[in-house]
Amino acid sequence: MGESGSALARDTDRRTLVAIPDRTDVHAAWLPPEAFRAVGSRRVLVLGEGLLVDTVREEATRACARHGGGVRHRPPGGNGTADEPFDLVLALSTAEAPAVVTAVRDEFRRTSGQDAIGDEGFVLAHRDGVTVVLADEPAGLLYGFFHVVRLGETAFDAARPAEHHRPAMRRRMLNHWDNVDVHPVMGQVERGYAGGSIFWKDGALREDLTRVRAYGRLLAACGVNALSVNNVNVHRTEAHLLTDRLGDVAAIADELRPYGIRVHLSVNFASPVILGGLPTADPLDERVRQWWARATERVYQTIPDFGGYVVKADSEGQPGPFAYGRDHADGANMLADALAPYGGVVHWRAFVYNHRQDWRDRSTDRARAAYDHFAPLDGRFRDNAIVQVKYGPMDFQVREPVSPVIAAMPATRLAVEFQVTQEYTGQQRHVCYLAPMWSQVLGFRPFGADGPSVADIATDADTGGAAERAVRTAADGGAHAGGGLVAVSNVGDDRFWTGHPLAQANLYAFGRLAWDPRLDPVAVLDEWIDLTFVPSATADPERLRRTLHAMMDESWLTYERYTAPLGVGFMVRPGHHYGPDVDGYEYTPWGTYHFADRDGVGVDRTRATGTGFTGQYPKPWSDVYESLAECPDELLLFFHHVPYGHVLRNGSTVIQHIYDTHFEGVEQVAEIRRLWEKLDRELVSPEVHARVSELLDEQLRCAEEWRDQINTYFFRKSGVPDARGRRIY
Ligand code: GCV
Repeated sequence: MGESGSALARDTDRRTLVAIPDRTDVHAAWLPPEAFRAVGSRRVLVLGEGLLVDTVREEATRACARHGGGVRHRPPGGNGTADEPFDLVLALSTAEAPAVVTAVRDEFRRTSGQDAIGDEGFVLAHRDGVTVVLADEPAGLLYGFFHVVRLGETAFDAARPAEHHRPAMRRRMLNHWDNVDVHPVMGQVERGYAGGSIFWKDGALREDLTRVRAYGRLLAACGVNALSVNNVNVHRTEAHLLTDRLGDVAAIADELRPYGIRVHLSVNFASPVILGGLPTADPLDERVRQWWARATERVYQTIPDFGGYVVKADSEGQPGPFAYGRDHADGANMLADALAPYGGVVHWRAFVYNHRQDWRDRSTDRARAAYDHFAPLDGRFRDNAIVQVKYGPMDFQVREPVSPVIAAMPATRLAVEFQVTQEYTGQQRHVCYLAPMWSQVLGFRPFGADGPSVADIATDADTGGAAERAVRTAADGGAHAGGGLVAVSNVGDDRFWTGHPLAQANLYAFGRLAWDPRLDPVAVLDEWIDLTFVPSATADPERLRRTLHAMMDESWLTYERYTAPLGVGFMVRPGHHYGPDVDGYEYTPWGTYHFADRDGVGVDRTRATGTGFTGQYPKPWSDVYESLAECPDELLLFFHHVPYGHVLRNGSTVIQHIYDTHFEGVEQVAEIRRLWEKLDRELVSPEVHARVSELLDEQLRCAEEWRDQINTYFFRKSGVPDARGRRIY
């Protein structure tokens, strides 16, 4: 391969459309040069044309320049490759292709009975010594390319029948909570734990956006294809991104476009007043509707592939339709109508609740709020209005039941929202791999074993598999399209992107699960480890893999063990939400209570004696959660107020479970810290080793603080000693 490879490299077209300078000040995350060795040492042919095909060609060229392979590119109609040998052919269906590609296409048609590969899909095969990626559209070629990178040598080492890959979710989106101006309380990035924004600094768009391009590349490599650029709390300066500062958004879109990522914008519902000088933002007022139509027209003139708007309305102080006696469907539909001529969508968030409640009032239950507001509106939202629902009824806690809204709006396009940024899960100072939790949520079946899963509900009817479509049709009486998956990004201008180097895995896993929600989170972690750390290039691959798995596989459960117990949630320091403060929110207006007293703890959300929240679920869950005997242990205190002596399904009492899990959680953190310390220094870079070590010290300190405050609090409340006599203060 060597010699002809370098001849090919010389032949390569060197146009640099998407070139990203190699920056030594930024960690390569899951795309280090070494991860491209298998592709980069091959003879590669790229067939087709289009912006994203150029990206594939550039990526292959870059890899081959480093690893000794070579690239040929032929647009349609180009010739001169018929007799040359190649190891990897990436071809658009429209291109004239070598015989092996035609054979793969025929095999795909024959075995699948289909003709179309789909907008973002690709077919992968290895036959006659050639690896073939075939796609109908350039985006498919890009995803196929990164899939081959992920497979490494295994993409080349054995015959592989034609496999069809396509994303389950049409939109796989990240929300940035980045502010343009540094907010006096929330800073440059709200709930950001990785430094400043990669887009803005101190009120201005960054001059150097190469990092945004590099970000797009990382996102494309894990499957993300949409991104909103600014905080859902849209303050005054940020409101102007819609009008006179639209150029900022266009510049970001230019950087991300070569990687197939469409840009969306969070808008302020009161924009017609704030920006347009109108006396009202009433969604049914004709002047308001026209204002939005004109503003949206200008957006599309500037950014033709603009994705749409994201809106947080009537929530935590943001303006919304309630001020005009209108509801959320009125508000969302107005924006949907403005976006419809251009194919845009509005993501309208369902995170709506009363954050000024009286803690004395036991009848108001924050968990009920989203359902109470939105379920009655089912069927009223336009097709291009997507209701974006947080996975749980509260707020991204380490453990919550799945939001009942997800099962309550069969005639509405729903997107499920996760939080990759670790607001409540250790703020990227703690190791907490969240994919197992997301995977559980995505696999949850709100209507019972025979009904659709959460992933099915969020899946586009026209992209999901036939079996999923059948289930959806049966369950909801119609095959409406799902709204996809959304997550709040954890990225900032930190050298490692995410503060904690191991928090990169959460971002990677989100993209992969949005592409295929059925993936095993541990297998996804494997992929991430192989790409990021390239163990095969180290002296002891197995040890490196083993250590990282031991640290991360169950880190979500470890975090749960030393924080708020049995689904009760919160108990964090108010405001910044880091570290323990058991009663921090107990007498506040935020609606996040645990009701611990000398006899017991937990929130009675039953129909029989509590807030009635269990009634928002369909059967079987409405009955399972209602029943003290059947309610899963891990959610017990979310649904029930019980005495400390209540015996869990696992045989332990509530109070003893609290003590045991808190001691155990801290021991587990100490153990992962020991494992990391023992890891041979040459297996990971010194910078990564040092950063992770430093953060593990903090994680252990904080976990001990959680353990001691929680255990002491409940010991003092209950007077029940630890059966094993361990130290409680
Ligand atoms: C962007 C939580 C966070 C807020 C966030 C809000 C939301 O309440 O603490 O910072 O605001 O969720 O999702 O809108």
